[in-house]
Amino acid sequence: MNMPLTGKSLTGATVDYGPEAAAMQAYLAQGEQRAFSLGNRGPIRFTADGEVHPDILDAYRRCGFYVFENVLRPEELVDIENDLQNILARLPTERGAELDAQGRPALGVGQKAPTLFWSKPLGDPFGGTSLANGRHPVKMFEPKAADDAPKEVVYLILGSLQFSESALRVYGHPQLLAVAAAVNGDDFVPFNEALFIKEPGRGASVAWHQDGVTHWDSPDWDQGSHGFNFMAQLYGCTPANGVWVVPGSHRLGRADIKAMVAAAGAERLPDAVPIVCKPGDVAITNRQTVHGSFANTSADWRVTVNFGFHRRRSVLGVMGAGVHNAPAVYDAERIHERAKLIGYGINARQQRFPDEAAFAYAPHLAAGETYHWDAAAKASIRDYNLFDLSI
Ligand SMILES: O=C(O)CCC(=O)C(=O)O
Repeated sequence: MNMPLTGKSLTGATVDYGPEAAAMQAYLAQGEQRAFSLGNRGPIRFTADGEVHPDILDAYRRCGFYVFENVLRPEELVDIENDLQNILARLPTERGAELDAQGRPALGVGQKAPTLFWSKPLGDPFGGTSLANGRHPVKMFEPKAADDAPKEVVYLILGSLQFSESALRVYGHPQLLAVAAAVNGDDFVPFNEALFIKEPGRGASVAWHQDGVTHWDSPDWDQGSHGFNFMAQLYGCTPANGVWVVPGSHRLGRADIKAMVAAAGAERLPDAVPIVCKPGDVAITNRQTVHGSFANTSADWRVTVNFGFHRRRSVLGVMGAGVHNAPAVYDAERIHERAKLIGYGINARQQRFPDEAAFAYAPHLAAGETYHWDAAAKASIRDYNLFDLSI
């Protein structure tokens, strides 16, 4: 891969949206204007009592997403980029290959849990299929990639904390975990973690969808039932390569995405807005929003360190959705096992950034549990995403 240090393609090579190019350019520009008029961005702010500022929570609840500006430290971005370079270098040379380009055993080979997701360049592997419970009902337009593009690219890596200590340290970020507690309660629990890689001129679409599966028809369903994802940006994200969200759609129940696209006459949903970030910004996105991303025909890389959290009561005793791993009823033991990653993340961060006040995760505090990130802990989290809490 053609990996720069800036998030820009080294060759400057881009492709365009073919017959859709002009309409797409206008849509990107208009969407960006709408995004900046929403009033849902700024640094993470706290009240004098140390609570996440209620204005932030109000705006998040109104829009379904919020952009926290300037969250990650510059040295943290360098760490993430170094991990990313290592991960990209260690990918199999093609789907099914056992070795990377240097002849080493490749990343993902032999994992029991789902790990690498491949797509043809600029493709939409999920849209219009029955994959993931059929939650991506409409296929996105697939622009034509350059003739020299590889047959397939990896655009998504699950269980990403086992491959990147810098991502694990982002997972333990005290201010982000404070937001998780403010939104989902002090006893919040993990969902899953991923790395989304949208390479310039190659990165795949993620077709419009809502993430939740299990709770839509629950009598106590509300806007928080299916949790949220943090989306931390290494290089920032633009209307062309970022995730788009239909603001407020997380409050309206299950959306008829097919009908929305049919009414729009194209995949360019008229009310959607892009999440626009600078490097080090972190978005929070309600999983119930209608959201998706377009094929990345731009010159810019987008790399998202993605990690989600749920309310404990949304997960405990619930039959999982089977989207990210085998379906199972999530009991307290499984939640406890999966939440070890929070303990490791907090400790790994504390070791790297001892000047920060570490987050105290209430369930670990209550149980008197402490976690230490070391070589044994690292070995123990292989395939940890078999225990993802997928609802
Ligand atoms: O990053 C993307 O392009 C898609 C992210 C997404 O759909 C998700 O996290 O649910």
